[in-house]
Amino acid sequence: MNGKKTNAQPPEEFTGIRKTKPANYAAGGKAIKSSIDHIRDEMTLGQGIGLLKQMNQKKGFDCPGCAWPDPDEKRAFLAEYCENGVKAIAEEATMKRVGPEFFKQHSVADLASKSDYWIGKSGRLTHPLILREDSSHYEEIKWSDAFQLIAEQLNSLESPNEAVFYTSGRTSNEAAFLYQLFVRQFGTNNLPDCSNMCHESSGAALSETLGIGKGSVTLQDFDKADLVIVIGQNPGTNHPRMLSALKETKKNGGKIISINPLPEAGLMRFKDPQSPLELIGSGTELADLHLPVTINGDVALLKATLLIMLAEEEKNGGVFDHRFIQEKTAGYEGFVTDLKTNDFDQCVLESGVEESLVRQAAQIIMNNDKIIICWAMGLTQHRNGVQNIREVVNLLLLKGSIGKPGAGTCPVRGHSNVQGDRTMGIWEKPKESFLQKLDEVFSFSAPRDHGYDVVDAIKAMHGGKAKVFFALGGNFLSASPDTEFCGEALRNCDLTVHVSTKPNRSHLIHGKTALILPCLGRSEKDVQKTGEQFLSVENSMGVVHSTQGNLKPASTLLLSEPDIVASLAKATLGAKSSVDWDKMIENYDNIRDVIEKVVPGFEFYNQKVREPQGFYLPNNARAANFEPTKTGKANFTINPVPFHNLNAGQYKMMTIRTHDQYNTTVYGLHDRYRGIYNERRVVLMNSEDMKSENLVENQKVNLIGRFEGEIRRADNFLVVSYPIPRRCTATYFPETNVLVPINSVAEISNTPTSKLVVISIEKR
Ligand SMILES: Nc1nc2c(c(=O)[nH]1)N[C@H]1C(S)=C(S)[C@@H](COP(=O)(O)OP(=O)(O)OC[C@H]3O[C@@H](n4cnc5c(=O)[nH]c(N)nc54)[C@H](O)[C@@H]3O)O[C@H]1N2
Ligand SMILES: Nc1nc2c(c(=O)[nH]1)N[C@H]1C(S)=C(S)[C@@H](COP(=O)(O)OP(=O)(O)OC[C@H]3O[C@@H](n4cnc5c(=O)[nH]c(N)nc54)[C@H](O)[C@@H]3O)O[C@H]1N2
Ligand code: SF4
Ligand SMILES: [Mo]
Repeated sequence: MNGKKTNAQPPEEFTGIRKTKPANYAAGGKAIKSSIDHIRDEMTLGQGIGLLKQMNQKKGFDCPGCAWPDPDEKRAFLAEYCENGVKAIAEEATMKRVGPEFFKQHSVADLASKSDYWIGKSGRLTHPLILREDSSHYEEIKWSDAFQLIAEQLNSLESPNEAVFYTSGRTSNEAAFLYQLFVRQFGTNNLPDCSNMCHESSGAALSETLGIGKGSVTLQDFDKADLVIVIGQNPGTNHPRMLSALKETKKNGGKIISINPLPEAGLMRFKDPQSPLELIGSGTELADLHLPVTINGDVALLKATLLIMLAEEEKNGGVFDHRFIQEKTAGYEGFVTDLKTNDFDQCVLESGVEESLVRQAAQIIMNNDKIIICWAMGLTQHRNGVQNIREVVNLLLLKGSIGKPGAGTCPVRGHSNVQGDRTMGIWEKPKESFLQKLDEVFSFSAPRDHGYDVVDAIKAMHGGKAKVFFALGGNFLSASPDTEFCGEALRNCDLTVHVSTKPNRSHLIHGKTALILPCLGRSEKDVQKTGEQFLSVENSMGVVHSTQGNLKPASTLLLSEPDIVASLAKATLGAKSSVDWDKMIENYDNIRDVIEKVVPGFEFYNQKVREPQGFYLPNNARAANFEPTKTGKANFTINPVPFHNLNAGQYKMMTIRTHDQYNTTVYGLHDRYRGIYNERRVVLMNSEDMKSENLVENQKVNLIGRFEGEIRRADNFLVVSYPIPRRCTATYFPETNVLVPINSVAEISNTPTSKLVVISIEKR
């Protein structure tokens, strides 16, 4: 890594910045207008309305946006979606098409020189495509030839561990289950997924402390909570319908605390687009208290809060739930002993938050017993991501705020089925009990060695240890850390294959041979031998439900994801496989029948998934049962405060999402709530820091990262002054992924530290 550049990164061009003041409320009329605009860009308004009528309805398709749950009971007709759900579906159901003609016209090099926005907006893929060795253009290939080619490459590897099988979290339960079954019958656990870059830290922390890697709350708990703390999450943009749940909390007298370096509009005030009165009025105030924590100051902040609580407990009592602690937890004494070794003033200082605000937060927490804590990438994507979440759990345990109505953990998941994919066995570190079941049901011996996660897969490809890369969805190159290094890794492969709905940069930075396999999207009709099929997904709160598209597919050549996986399995494994792959695809009930035999909680799957609202999976933490942990109880943990000693001229940088993107898919160029329009190459800075660096608004700069003696650069950004704590900066993902070092990962979870990269800023 020495600042070398290739076309693995999007072009470094500016698009013409415009700015307004950041918004002080979320949603409202502008959200409705923006939704309509995005629909109009992709289809006629009539088509759009027809489409939206089915989204998130009990008999329609699940929103391909985020994993926020639908209400169990009331579902407003035509209104169970948000602005960003509309963008997600407009992006998928677009009327634009990219077929062989498009790829004849544009060489791979030509496409790589375009922006991600341009590439994504080109349209839906219609044909299977191949980029042959030494060719400059993708061209059409027959499905059967494509499967044959992949099978031959896979079967010629010296070991199955030389292949990597990535999954992005939009994949259905049915496709995911077949995929991991195929991969394990092929002989490897190399099943990295987007979760490795996302909530892996949550899974690790929650399994250790509470005995389940998922959150404990349900949507109804938001109605009952006294207090919801939203920490390291931006729901206004990334989980917009969560604002409706927060509104319910407020309506019922609950309080909200926001902990975030940025005063995100979605946490301040919400104008519910479904309530005409709110649209014209001032909406609902959300956060009662906002704590502008410094990047990665969360453990320090939580420790300072816990010290205040401990002092009050020792003085007057009544703060901690001793009965809960006694009956349900382990490690309390050790935790308190360690807590006392922390210096209060130093914790406050490290948190970056004023002491008076910390005291106010502690008071609200002490006064309330039914507490929900919600979090996302602001906690998980740090070197101490796992510890961040363990400290959140400590707070809940002290208050007995778990396993009762209105209280618990709420890791808000990202992709719409990322949680379900893990439940189906997409994991490089599968549990022995899961593998035993697979062995039993399918009469083979699944591999036991752990496989590569995302970071290890990139290193393996880079080092020549892995030679075939297969992706079921996603945009591995752009989503991964260290873009140039990851590009080199993919280029090292003999074969790269992407099952995709739309073109993206991962198709352009490829192995010797590359394939694009176009698949059906969520919204499209899936017809197999026995007729129309439906699929199922699991949302952030462990509800499994069906999803069925109804649109005419973008092309007659598209195959469903389960079909692609089964066809590949047949071609690769042939008679070696104990699975009747054709039978699985004839009727997806057959897939669900075998899932039921392997995965706990799926008894009567086919029957229960046909219930309109789906069914809840078992959740021990929700039932205040912590037996699955090592101690058989909920565990307190000891999590040191991280210290960051920045040198002069160094800044912490977090990489975040704009309001107009879905991960690497750029819907548009605006970040409306933050008041930044038509430009993604920006670096948000505190105005005092700008002064001390002699930088002015819109100044052109380069961002330089130095890590373990290596230099990484991202050139051509505009400085934007923003209410962000001193020494903190923010840029947009994926433009600055090039700065995230491949070796900078969270302890235990191995998640890239995308929310803390140390940079310096160079004037151009
Ligand atoms: N529209 C839309 N919806 C999405 C996505 C999308 O890209 N677009 N992506 C989906 C996916 S896969 C995911 S994982 C989720 C992501 O959802 P989020 O995690 O909400 O997304 P980010 O933009 O990464 O925002 C992280 C938030 O954490 C804050 N933050 C950063 N560092 C820290 C820190 O050290 N401490 C604290 N307390 N806060 C910090 C940032 O200011 C920001 O508000 O959203 C999902 N939903
Ligand atoms: N710097 C930085 N990096 C990050 C993050 C960050 O906050 N900062 N966030 C991380 C997180 S939380 C995540 S989850 C990852 C996301 O990583 P990925 O999941 O790999 O990336 P996406 O951008 O969601 O993938 C988009 C592509 O998926 C394909 N696609 C869309 N719908 C379908 C479908 O139905 N089927 C199939 N087969 N393909 C489909 C389209 O071709 C589209 O181009 O990125 C991570 N990377
Ligand atoms: S909150 Fe998430 S799942 Fe719900 S409509 Fe919006 S994007 Fe879709
Ligand atoms: Mo994610």
